[in-house]
Amino acid sequence: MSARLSLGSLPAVHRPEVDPGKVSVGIVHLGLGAFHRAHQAVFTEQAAAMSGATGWGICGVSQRSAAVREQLAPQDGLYSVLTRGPGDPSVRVIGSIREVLTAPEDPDVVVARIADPAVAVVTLTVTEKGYRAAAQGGLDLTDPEIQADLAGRPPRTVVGQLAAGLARRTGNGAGPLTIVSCDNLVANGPFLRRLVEDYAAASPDAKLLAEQLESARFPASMVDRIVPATTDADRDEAAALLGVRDEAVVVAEPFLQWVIEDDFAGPRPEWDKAGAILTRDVAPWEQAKLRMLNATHSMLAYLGALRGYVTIAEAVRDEQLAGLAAELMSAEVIPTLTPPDGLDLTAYGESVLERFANPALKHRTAQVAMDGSVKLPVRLLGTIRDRLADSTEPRVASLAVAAWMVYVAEATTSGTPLDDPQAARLQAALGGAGTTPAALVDALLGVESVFGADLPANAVFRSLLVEHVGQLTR
Ligand code: CS2
Repeated sequence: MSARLSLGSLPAVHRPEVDPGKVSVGIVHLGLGAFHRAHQAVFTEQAAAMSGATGWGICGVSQRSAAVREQLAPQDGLYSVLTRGPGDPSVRVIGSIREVLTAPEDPDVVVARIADPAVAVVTLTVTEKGYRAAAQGGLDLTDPEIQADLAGRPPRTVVGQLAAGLARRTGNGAGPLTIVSCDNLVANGPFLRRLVEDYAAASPDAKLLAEQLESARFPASMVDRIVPATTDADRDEAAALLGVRDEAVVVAEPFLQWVIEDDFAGPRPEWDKAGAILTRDVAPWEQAKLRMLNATHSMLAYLGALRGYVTIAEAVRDEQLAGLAAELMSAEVIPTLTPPDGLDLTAYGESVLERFANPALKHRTAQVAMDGSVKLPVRLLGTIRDRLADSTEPRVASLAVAAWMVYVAEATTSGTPLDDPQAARLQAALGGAGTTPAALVDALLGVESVFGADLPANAVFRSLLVEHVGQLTR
């Protein structure tokens, strides 16, 4: 077995572009998953290499387990990105993560880091469910973890961490903070600001926090790169390419994109030098990405899984499914969008399907199918609402929702665990329901935290769902 990855053991050709020993922490990142390591951390390293700035190292915070710290700490925070495109895979070692914390073990250190005057930017990838938002918008103040943070324990929730960090910046010489959500949510910046404001209003530090929030900025951002879960085969392949063993390798497609609202409270890394787009209005980018890429991804995941396909690439190689994905984008989504400057939406849709077809990625349908109850509203229900308001039938988008319904019902009847933050609620809804398509649709459509009060009342949408569920279960 080869040596473990560290700066000392790494062959010179694979050294990171910037000497990690010269980089100090200026960014706190909440949610140290594979996506961050293959995306913002890569842009950050590239920006440092291009600009020569050494003050933008990342303190990465895992929100749950110590696994990431156990992988990264013995490797001086270094890890590799294994890029799988059409040709041979390539590998690159990234050194921008300079410190790794595990939030449940070190909640006070996390707060101290957010409050550190050297830190000017906090970024987040905590997934849709990590925000603990209420279905009707704003923070879910009934969430027991939020309540426990508000009661004054060292914070465990993301919003609690941000609020405690902001409060502690008062009077310690720290400048105003910029907090950048990098999750697949509609208007993620304003969305997160509202959550922190709701928390602040309910907190004993309300006055202090209101002052901090006045100067803080929450730019919206759109992030894009397909990053499947790493497998043992990936780790073996990276080891063969690197000549040392990397336990923290992440796998990604060649494509990567980051569009950020240019609204910072203070200094920021020169991410634009690394290819990020800094713009006044992220909304058209974000809508195009969520409604085109993420929506078709979810549709292929559910329809693909129902047909027994293990990976997204297999699903999109099925001509019928590829045709439906293309139709969803061209006939139903594009008419609801305003194209961002310089983006041809038709070409974008084609490129999305090409990226999904990448056979080397092995992105599992089950991985994309996770957390459907919080993904569908963001990815598909906006399109459906817009089409219905326009008196047009969202046929294909409804098929995607129907496929999710059948997927949830099949997991429930077969006793397969459903990977979803609302699994218990969904399965309870299905519990008393009959087995006809109409009964299944009515049971799930009645879950207000997913469909709101408007969609269950829409006869067109309901009948499309019943028709599709009927076909899918026949
Ligand atoms: C995927 C996304 O897992 C999922 O739900 O749709 O993670 C997708 O791969 C990324 O958003 C691509 O940027």
